[in-house]
Amino acid sequence: MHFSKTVALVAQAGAAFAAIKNVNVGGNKQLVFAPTSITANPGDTVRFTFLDQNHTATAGTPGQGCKPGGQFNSGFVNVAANAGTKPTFDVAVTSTQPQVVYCAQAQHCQVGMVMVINPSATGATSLAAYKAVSAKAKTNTPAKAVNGGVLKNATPAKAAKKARRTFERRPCFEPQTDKNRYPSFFSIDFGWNKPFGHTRWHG
Ligand SMILES: [Cu+2]
Repeated sequence: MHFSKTVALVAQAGAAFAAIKNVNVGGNKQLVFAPTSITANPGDTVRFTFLDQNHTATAGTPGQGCKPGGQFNSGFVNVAANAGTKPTFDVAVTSTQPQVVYCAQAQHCQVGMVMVINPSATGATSLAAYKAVSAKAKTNTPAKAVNGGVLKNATPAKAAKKARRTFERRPCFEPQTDKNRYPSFFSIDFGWNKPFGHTRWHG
């Protein structure tokens, strides 16, 4: 009897300390997470609330900007202008290890849409270092699937048109109908290809 009471009390105490740590994603059309750093303990939940536009909350890789780390990914969350209930993505915290996070939309990561859960003061998992390495990233790589958390009030969205700009060589006789991947201003034919025959850069 004594034993089971003690167990119940310990379980209650554990639950009492578990907290929801809120992180806003976007808002006022800003490309930001707010706050940009939080501390969270095992048992806590980090709740990303998507306020507007189309963003992701994606676990990153320390030392490598804008690249998925695999721990969690909300996927692209597009918030309708009149959305009453904002979409949320809940991530259960299992350790106090630093976790870098970025938005995989367009160039959001490069322009500073990054944050760190349990940041270190210095080194690759500090906010300053992750921000700096992300600013230099050549590509902003989305994670492949939604994972590692619970997404609510969201319908799956896609990357905005400019999010995944792909550069490759293609024969120039290929009709350029792929407007999503090659926006028209990147498909302007300056005639530079002519001396070289049948290949040129698209992009
Ligand atoms: Cu974003």
